Amino acid sequence: MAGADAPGLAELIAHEPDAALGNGGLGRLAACFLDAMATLGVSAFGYGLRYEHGMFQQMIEDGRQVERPDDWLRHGSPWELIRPELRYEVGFGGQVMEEAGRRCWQPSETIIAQAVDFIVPGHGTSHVCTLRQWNGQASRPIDFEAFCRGEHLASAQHLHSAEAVNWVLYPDDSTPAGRELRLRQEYFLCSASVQDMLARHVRECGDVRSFGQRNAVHLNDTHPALAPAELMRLLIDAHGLEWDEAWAITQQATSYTNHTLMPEALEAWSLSLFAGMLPRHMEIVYEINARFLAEVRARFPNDEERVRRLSLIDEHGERRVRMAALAVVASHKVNGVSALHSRLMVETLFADFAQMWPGRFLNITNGVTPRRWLMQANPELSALLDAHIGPAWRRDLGALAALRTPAGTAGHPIRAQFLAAKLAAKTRLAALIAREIGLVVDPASLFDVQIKRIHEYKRQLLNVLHVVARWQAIVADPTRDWQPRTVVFAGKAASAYFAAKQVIRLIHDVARVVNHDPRVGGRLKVAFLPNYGVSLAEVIFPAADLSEQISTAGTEASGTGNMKFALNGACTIGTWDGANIEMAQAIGEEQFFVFGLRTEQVQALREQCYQPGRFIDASPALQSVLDALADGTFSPGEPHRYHDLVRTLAERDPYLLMADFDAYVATQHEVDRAYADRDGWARRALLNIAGMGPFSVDRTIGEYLERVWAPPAP
Ligand code: 8GP
Repeated sequence: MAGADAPGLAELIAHEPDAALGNGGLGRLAACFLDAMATLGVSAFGYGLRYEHGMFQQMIEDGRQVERPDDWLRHGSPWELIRPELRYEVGFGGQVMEEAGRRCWQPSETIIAQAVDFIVPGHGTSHVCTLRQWNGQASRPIDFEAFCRGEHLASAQHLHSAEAVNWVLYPDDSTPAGRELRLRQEYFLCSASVQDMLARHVRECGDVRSFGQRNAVHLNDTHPALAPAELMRLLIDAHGLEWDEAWAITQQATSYTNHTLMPEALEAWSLSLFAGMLPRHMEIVYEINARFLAEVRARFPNDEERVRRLSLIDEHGERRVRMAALAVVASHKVNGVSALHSRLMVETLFADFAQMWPGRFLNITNGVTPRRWLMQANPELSALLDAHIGPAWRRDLGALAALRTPAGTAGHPIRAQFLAAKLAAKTRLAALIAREIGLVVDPASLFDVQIKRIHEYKRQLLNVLHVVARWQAIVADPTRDWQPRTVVFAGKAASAYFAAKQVIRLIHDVARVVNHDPRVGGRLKVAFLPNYGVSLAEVIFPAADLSEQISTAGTEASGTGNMKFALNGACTIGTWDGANIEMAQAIGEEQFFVFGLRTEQVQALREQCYQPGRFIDASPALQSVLDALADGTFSPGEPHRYHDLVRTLAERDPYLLMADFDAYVATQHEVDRAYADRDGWARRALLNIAGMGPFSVDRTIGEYLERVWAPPAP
């Protein structure tokens, strides 16, 4: 990385687009996994699709999100390695015949999966991991018969159909869209990857029967949940195994991580689509289901309601295959990504499955890589850590605990040095804000940051409501000693997610008013940085003073941005949700700014028919914020713009912003007071860093190795 300082190279790096091959936290976690597996010397491949267009490019026009295609491969990619020898056929459609007593699938269409490798180097080792991405190619270059008939367009039709499979990453984080193409993508990924794993195994070990002992097929959420069905098909149809043996191998190999409890994110494919595209897999899923339900009936006789709840086929309305159920049934281990999430997973989403197989479920809390998110992103802080505790933290994040003593020692120079390192990072971010959106912000102000996908449950709106309340309070009492703040937002909204896009618009409308109000006198600034991605994140995380982790308790599975912030010495204002809880426990709750209802209180309030109006009536500050939104203060040209938003908050408020508002604002005041004591703040921030040892992705991968991927004892 030292070479990055050379002017030519730094400029080149700045021009390189992010490989935006995922949507949000799930993909970024996978990137951390590859880094850790390379560093720890685990032999592993990450499989994915080589999307021509990644996550869309977010532009802001007149305060609104506009999506443009992310043409990241426009100038080619110097890092990818085409592997001409690694090509597999993937079939779609057609029918299943009986041949010599065996089922034989004859697809109506076949495309080629071409492997394109991206090498991920480990830290301080010659070991690497491979991200293998599949590119769809037509199995024949031209439909020559159609061409000879003069039907030139038709002669190339199949090319389009083959390439469409890795054309665009679905920009939707929560709802399956473009159903048919999405299912095609998922099967294409699974088939190519499982064929590749089997081929490698047979090459190295000679016999498919030992596949489960030597390989782990880990499902990163349900998008690859067809993998066990594909493995069954290959073991039975191509390798001639009997069902029971194939199933034992499949279960031994397969494991699954659930990354969200949001019901709208649960994938289910209609039977007609599934059976039409994957007729042999339909048979296999039916057979898995029949055997599984027989087991359920044997365990729980005369309980057909339970059978209906557990079935891989959802019979409510149009019949659909439940991919999460398939993933659970086919796996020997299923994990959630934080202690709270894993508990809620077995109490709610998978309660019936957990009753069947309690030992199958476990928690493995997420982690992040200190190599990228501290060493690479924050050179000033890294140098400070090296000077005080040595360089070992890069591979052993627990070494950060040694910061506790100097951080806790009054007068120790590390506190002032930390503030200087933070100021350098804030100055860098301030320059970026000026360059990108033309807003001048003061690096000495408190940088209050929320960066993540825009989603109602993550409650960026609660943050905006606080900004409005603060603006009103400053205007009402301008002579008070207000702690200057810069509130920074970044994040993409799914293109079809109206409520999330309204929040982006509101942030811009509020920013326009607040940033130009002379009465505020620069004590409050709001910045929305467009096109959030890894490159932007690398500048923002080191510069944050305050990390906003304010999801409704029980909704954020884990969060990983929360960890990247704390690792860079930001203090967290957060709800008792996801991995915030474990972070607060590891760091010390008194170093955290915790507020709001806890999961059980959220559940209780919902059960008692939550009435947001009661909270509004009880809070004059909240009432006045909502009035300002509703009366067009921030949208004078269109006073009704936020009427529906305010009505939703007053009538339904599904994520309980109204119930948490007062506590949130009070806690923000506490933050102001704490920040004003600069030495005390430095101590607090350093203690946050010191407690981050358990949130290294190396610990996470270690747990997967031991508890999920380890071969069973012979
Ligand atoms: C995310 C969770 O929302 C986040 O809390 C967690 O840190 C991250 O996964 C890594 O575990 N979940 C998703 O991105 C997700 O579930 N996406 C699929 C539903 C589309």
